[in-house]
Amino acid sequence: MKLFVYHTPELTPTDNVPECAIAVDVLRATTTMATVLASGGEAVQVFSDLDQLIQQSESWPDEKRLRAGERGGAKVPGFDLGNSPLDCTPEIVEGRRLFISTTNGTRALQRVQDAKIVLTAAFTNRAAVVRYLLEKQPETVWIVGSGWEGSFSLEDTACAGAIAHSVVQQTNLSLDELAGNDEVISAIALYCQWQDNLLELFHHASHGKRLLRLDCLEDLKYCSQIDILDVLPIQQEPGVLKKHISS
Ligand code: 3SL
Repeated sequence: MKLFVYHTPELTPTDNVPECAIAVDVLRATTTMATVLASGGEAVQVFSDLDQLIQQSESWPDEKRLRAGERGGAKVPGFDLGNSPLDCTPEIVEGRRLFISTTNGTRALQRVQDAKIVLTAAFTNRAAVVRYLLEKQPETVWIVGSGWEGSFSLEDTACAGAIAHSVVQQTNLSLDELAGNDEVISAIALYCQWQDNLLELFHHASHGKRLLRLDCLEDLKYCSQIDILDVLPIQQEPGVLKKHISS
């Protein structure tokens, strides 16, 4: 297995796709997606365009769908939900499909949606992602951070490092055997420095600060928990993620 980390969708190569791509948006899209599926949501369907989301979700029965929209961290007016994972309780999401559009996370997913295997990761479901990688041993893996409008995000790269670190620990691969680019080494170093203080790291992160200004401290606390959800979102068709059932 060769692992590559890309800090943002814009930094991913455009001339090829890996066997397995993992989209990461710790604050908060991929944390929300893991939470929805862990809470019994039927699927998560992602859109970059809000009008397209509304149009496609029209064909879904009212009681079986939820529309979630976020722009600039805030809920889109008229939508059922914003992008807070704390809203995604079983009472609200069970049996429903979440039609979601967010500023950056959904873009990262769309950027890698042609890979053979597409997963989403956050700190909350890191262990489930690593277990899948160790079981399936894909030849090439890209971990793609969502960043913020094209810029690097501390929390996404730290999460990429958490995944890479755990793969190194659980295999006898050396760092040089595993790492496909320098970003893997720097992501692991970032994670190792902050692994016991992820919430503090989020307080230093520009998007963490943006969410704090929007009164989202509880979301930051939730997103900073590691390995609390045993769920793996996996793409079933372009843009549609369901819970992976291991065979
Ligand atoms: O950019 C995104 O995709 C979102 O996750 C941003 S927010 O955390 O909902 O503000």
